Amino acid sequence: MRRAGWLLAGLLLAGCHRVERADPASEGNGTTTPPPSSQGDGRTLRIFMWSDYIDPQVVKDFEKREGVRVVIDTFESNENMLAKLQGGGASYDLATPSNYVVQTMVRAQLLQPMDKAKLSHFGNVAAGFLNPNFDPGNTYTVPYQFAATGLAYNSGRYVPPEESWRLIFGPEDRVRFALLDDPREVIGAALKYLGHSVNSTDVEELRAARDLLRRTVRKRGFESFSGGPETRNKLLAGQIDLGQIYVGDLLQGAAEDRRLKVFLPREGTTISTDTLVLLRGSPNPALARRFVNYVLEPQVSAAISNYTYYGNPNRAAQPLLDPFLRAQKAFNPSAEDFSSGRVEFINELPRGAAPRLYDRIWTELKSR
Ligand code: N2P
Repeated sequence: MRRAGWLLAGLLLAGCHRVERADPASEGNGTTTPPPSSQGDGRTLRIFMWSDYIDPQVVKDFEKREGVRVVIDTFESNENMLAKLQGGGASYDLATPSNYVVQTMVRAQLLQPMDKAKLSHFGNVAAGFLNPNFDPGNTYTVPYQFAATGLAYNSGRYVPPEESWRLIFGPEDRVRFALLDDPREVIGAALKYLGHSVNSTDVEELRAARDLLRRTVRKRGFESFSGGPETRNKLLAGQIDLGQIYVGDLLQGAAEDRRLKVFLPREGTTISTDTLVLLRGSPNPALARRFVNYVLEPQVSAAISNYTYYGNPNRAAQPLLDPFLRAQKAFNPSAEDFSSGRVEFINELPRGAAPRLYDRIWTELKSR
């Protein structure tokens, strides 16, 4: 069943993502292109990655194998990652954007081709993750991990009366909660609660989501916008009752403290896949490609997912995954979850008015 879910996730990735083909030479989007960085020394690999998203032992083993140093800086949302990369200054080799910002990065000329012919383990990628619509031919991306977003709680302190977004978006005012510090996730959750697509571009639907979110962040119980690991820690410490969270971040904590639980709200939720990309300014592209190829090794790929508790798109790694992961319903949306739209991939928004509307809603919420 779990594998069926993943397969389906892959199929959906391949089938449902709207692709915006972009010619980087002729289409600007107002962003500046950082100049390629000076040549690196081949001894240090710099990766810009979601927090708590890799097994540190895997990193150490690569350092030892290659006789190099790996430096990992972290981010909590695609938007923060993009802002830092577009600001220039930081010369990373690799990053882990979600599917729905890959084309944005291509247009902003932030990426260089991954050149999968140079990756001897690329054949391990599960079929459903090959040739995704957000990156035809896997020119720029190698799938890294994926997960849905859920609502989490610490059952030792609070047991939700229902599995619904209503717990935070409804009239209840006492439950203390955190939302992800991530615009597409937060606006997507509100849209889903209202019965709309997480990729809505309808002005009325987005206004309704904005109004709902305005009310939500004014509630007594609203604690913060937090990254996934921070939300997990707040649940453990009893600072909040409920937290919107990327499922893997919660399961990392649940493996230690079984009181931590997560569910996918019945109105539906978001899912996205994160990728490894080679940045245009990479000081050490050859070393970066060796790292990506290393991650594609079945044992390495499985070790990463067994540590992070995220979905794994590596066919050869499947038999090596921890049975704990198999038992997690929230980690494994069913075929019906996908077909009913209950679990919906976040896609890139078509350029135009909608992205600006999302930006405005987010800016207003954050500056409340
Ligand atoms: C890791 C969060 C990664 C999932 N902390 C976001 N797509």
